[in-house]
Amino acid sequence: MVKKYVYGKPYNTGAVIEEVAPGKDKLCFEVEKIDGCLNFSCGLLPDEPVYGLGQTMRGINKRGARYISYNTDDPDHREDMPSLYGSHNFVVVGDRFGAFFDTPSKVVFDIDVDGSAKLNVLCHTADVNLYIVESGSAYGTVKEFLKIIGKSYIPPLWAFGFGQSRWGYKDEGDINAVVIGYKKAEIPLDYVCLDIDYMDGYKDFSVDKTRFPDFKRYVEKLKSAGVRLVPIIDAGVKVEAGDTVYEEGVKNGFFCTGGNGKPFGVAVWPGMTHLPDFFQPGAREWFGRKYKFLTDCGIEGVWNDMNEPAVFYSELSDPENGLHGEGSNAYEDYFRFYHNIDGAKVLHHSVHNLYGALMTRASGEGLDKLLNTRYLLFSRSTYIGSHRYGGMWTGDINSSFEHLKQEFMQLPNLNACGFLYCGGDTGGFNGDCTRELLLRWLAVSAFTPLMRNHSACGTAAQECFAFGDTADFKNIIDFRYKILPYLYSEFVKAALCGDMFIKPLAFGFPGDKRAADINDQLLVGEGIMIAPVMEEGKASRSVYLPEDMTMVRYNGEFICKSVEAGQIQVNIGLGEVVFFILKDKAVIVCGGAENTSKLDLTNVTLLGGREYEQYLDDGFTKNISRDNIRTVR
Ligand code: MIG
Repeated sequence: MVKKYVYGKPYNTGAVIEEVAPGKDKLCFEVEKIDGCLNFSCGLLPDEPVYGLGQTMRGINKRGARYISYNTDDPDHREDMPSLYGSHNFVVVGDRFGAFFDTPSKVVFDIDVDGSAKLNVLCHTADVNLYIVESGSAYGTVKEFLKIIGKSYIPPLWAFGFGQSRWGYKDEGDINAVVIGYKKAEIPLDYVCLDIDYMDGYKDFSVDKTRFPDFKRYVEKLKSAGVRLVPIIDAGVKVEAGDTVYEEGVKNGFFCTGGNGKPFGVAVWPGMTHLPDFFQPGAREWFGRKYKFLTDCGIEGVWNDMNEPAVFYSELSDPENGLHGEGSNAYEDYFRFYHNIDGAKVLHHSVHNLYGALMTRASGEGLDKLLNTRYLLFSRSTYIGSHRYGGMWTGDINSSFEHLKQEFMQLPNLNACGFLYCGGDTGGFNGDCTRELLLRWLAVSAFTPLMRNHSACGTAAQECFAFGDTADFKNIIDFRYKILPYLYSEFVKAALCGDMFIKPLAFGFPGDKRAADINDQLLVGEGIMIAPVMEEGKASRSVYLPEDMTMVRYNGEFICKSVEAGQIQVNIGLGEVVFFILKDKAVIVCGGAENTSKLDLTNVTLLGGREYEQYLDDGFTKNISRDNIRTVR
């Protein structure tokens, strides 16, 4: 059951799309109004876990720390970082209730920070829609919530393939080397991402002609070899007289404005830019249509970056004063420009957390109109609601085992907030990745919907063929393509049913006290438990089995073995994939292929149980329905 409590005159963020009845009974929170802020507080039961908050640091259970919803581009993901790129204001308080604080303003969550067993939520605004969700269990609460925020975005099948990316691939030569490298190693590959270097002077909707003399021809050529190109688009539009995107934006008043009413200048990669005012429906429509430049060249997927929005400095700030934290340019500048919301001039800071989400909406709606097929879209900055238009990646994480674990723990909470299509930079973004780390990371990403190897410019080469012998890399990525029928089917079924794709172990085994505290095992779809090695120098790990399961080891072939409930030690060699099939569940696998266009999803083998409900379509159709589910025996 969901109830809505309205405070003041909240901005409609678009996060909730179902009709929700107003709450009449007494609220589970004490509410206090302090200086234009709203403070909600309630007690937590002893040992009661708190889930949710999507993209935040620390463990799956969020209890014991402070988290701040205020979208931030800061690559230093220390454990005590209160804010990351997205804001997902949904918390699940044990089995009792869930609460979604729907406001684009800053929100501070203190979750039993000081041992007082209190949940305190301070909204930096007096205008909030609060949704209270109750169902009797934490997992049930999440499912109720997923219903009111609407179905997850569903990408095309090829977006479940493996992608290679790097900030620094400049031209056709660099891309060719990647494609050839994978081909030679016989490692499957579905797409290569283009980072900002493909653009002409970092201008959105442009291509550097010296680097890609005939972009359209090149896109088609790669596509016929089974590899798609996925270019990046940044939020800021370069200030340059004569550039049509810039000229149209100025002419139509589609850019955010400064105190003087003129388009506000913020510096990002192209130098001075203007920020599209995605709060205006007209501006969204316009920006969405601009993707035609890319779709006309055969592009079917993009990634959106810098949409917190990231600001290096502005026309009013000191170029020397760093990017991050309070008091930095970005933060100060959020108080210097405005949006036009239904004719009212609204300070960016007060609606900050919605900017990236509205960019995603503009892009998703645009791509949907431009293409006859489903599109790939993932964004860096997000807010609940943008999960209906695109997926997300988790930004600039380090090439470290610590960040691999961090990444892993974010997955279930992102799912609980609607973001089913997600994943992190496989191998890590900042720093040099080792062979061992990349292999361990791949064995995790093999189960995330977005499986993309990405790294920063200046770091050591991170492609799967850059570490000598490629057999181990091939084994894991081959595995991904063989298990794809299951992943794709489970993903689409979860989206259709308003379910999570990746869940904490605790959700699958409520009441199991040991499962409740586990941060390094997850459930993937309805049938799989994963327990990967995420420690350096370890060849085995301890795994907790809440029930009897089938252990599956992939090493060129699938080897199944029954294992009994309890704690077991499992050897997992580098380059191997081990996973567990839950009791009475089945998994389907196929023969694999060099890319998704060559996968035969109709020819599958059952592992574990005897029957599986497979969602099956051509991988492109927009017409996704339960009619496409067939029983495999
Ligand atoms: O200021 O486009 O998170 O994936 O490679 C850095 C360059 C801008 C940040 C993204 C990262 C991307 C990089 N971008």
